[in-house]
Order: sequence, then C-alpha cells, then structure tokens
Amino acid sequence: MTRLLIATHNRGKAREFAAIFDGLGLDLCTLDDLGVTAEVEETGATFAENARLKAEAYMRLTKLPTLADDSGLEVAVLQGAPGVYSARYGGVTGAAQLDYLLKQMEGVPFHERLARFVCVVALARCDGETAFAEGILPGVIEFAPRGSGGFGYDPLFYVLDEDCTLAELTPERKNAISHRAMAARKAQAILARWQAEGHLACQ
Ligand code: ITT
Repeated sequence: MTRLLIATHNRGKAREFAAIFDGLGLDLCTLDDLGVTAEVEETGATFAENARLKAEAYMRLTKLPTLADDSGLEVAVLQGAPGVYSARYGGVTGAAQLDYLLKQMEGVPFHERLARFVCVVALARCDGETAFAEGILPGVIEFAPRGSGGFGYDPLFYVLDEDCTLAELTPERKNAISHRAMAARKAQAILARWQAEGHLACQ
C-alpha cells in the first residue's frame, strides 16, 4: 500500500484529509505520527508557492511522498485578504480571527460580502517531481458566526447552495463540497497515475 505523508500541523486539515482519503487504499501518516515538530517558513507570495515549500521540505525530511496544502480565505471587498495570511490574519488566531474579520467588514452589505476559500495541494514525490491540485469554494461572509463544526473561518462562511455556514454542515457534507475536497479529488487522480507508473516508491 502506498505510504503518503499528510504534512500539516493544523488538526482541522489533518482530520479532513484523513476522512476524504479514507478507504482509497493509501497508507496515510501525519507529522504527529512521525514525531516531526519542525515548521516550514511560508515565505511564498501564492498558495502554490507555499504548498510547494511545505511538501518538498517535509518530503526531504521524511523521505516519504508528501502532500501539503496551503489554503485560505479571499474576500473580494478586502482585495483578496486575508489570502495566504489567513492563518495569522490581524496577528491573532482562533475565535479572535473571526472578530477581526467582522471588524474589517463593518458596514459592508450582504451583496458585497462575496468571498472564496482556496486550497492548493502540492504533491511531492521523492525523485523531485511536484504536482499541484486546486479547489475553490465560493461563499458569502456572514454578519455573525454560526455553527460549531469545521475549523478556522467556517462559522463565518455562508454557502449559498447549502443555505448555512460551513460550520453548520456535518463533517461528511463539508468534506464532499469543500475547496479541500475538490483539491484532494484531483490530487487522488495524480497519485493513482503516479502509482500506476511506479513513481511513488522512495529509495
Ligand atoms: P499548516 O501550514 O501546518 O498546514 P496552517 O493552518 O498554518 O497549517 P495555512 O498556512 O495553509 O495552514 O493556513 C490556512 C488557514 O486558512 C487556516 O489556518 C484557516 O485560518 C484558513 N482555512 C483554510 N481552510 C479552511 C477551512 O476549510 N475552513 C476554515 N478556515 C480555513
């Protein structure tokens, strides 16, 4: 069975990838499983650059084919912010981030609150080849948080087709429609091809 490292220190992401890839014949392991505490500096200007930095660094460290995701929230009226800075927006984390985002959007009416979640997955294999897969989920920034599922900005992200926030969906439903699920499905096709071609084994 192909071993694949899911390289993230974010528990929410790790949980979602484990559920999305469940039953697909991959032997998944996490940074926690391997006792890897090293952090990779995210110096890139784009999701793809940061995803590559993380995937390639953890692949070199562990000698395992590695999947890393760089993801974030882009808000139209904020010119795409917080974007690649989503994890540290306003210099705060957790629930304080939701307050900070709401503050930036004070007075902005519903029809101008368009946003999207972006997830770029980088897959790094041991021979130095790296491939990318992207997923995008459009939505609207709510006026107050709702729901307790998911992680990060989910309680403020209203999905029109679902008529609720991402945090109000079941984990199964979020993992069927999310930006991460879309990117993971494309990544899965790349992994299957690499496996068939014999490119996934590490020396
Ligand atoms: P790793 O780099 O270790 O994977 P991280 O949390 O620092 O963990 P990113 O740099 O990719 O990861 O930042 C992603 C941030 O974007 C994340 O911390 C959330 O604030 C937000 N985000 C991404 N996907 C999300 C989702 O599905 N739901 C809610 N917020 C999300």
